[in-house]
Amino acid sequence: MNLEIIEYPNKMLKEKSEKVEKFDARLHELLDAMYPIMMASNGIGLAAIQVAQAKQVLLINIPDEEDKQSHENLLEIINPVITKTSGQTSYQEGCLSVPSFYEDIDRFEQISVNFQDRDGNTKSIDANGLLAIALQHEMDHLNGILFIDKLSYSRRKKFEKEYKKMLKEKKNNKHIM
Ligand code: Y12
Ligand code: CO
Repeated sequence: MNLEIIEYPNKMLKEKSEKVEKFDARLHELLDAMYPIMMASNGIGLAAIQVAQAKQVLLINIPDEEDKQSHENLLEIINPVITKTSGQTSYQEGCLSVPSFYEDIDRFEQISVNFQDRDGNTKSIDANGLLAIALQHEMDHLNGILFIDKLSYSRRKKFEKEYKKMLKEKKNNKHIM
């Protein structure tokens, strides 16, 4: 499966993802193809819509105490639903589809999530810390929401200006090389 990360302002990132009904080889192929893309890009979370697949599928791989990511800790989350939230926290988030930008975003501190694994088994997870933030960030992608959509009007305006400048510079650099 040949997948590439799509970047803002690609309109597909605004799409709502479809619930997964078939837990078949095609789904496994998608999950297996997303993992190396996330790792190669230094990501800790990736939603299927970021590789142009509008399915309720996401990966999360939180680094351990030594700041290393291992396949053992990979979470494959399908059709997630938040069942409980508490507290409030803020974290400087980044997104593989919005390269080079990091902003403080308010999130719930703890969440509980029901989901399915790659074989369709129902699971649940109680999360706090970085995992809770990553889950909320990735689940927003399933509803077509990016972390930049949560910025205040003035922060968003500043972001749009800087991002446009960055895209222009990228285009010019490509032209030179
Ligand atoms: C906390 C906050 C946000 C999330 C969502 C998942 N986000 C990521 O995995 C973001 C990864 C990322 C990686 C980048 O690449 C490098 O650092 C080499 C990056 O840098 C550039 O685009 C230049 C930006 C974001 C989970 C938990
Ligand atoms: Co993201």
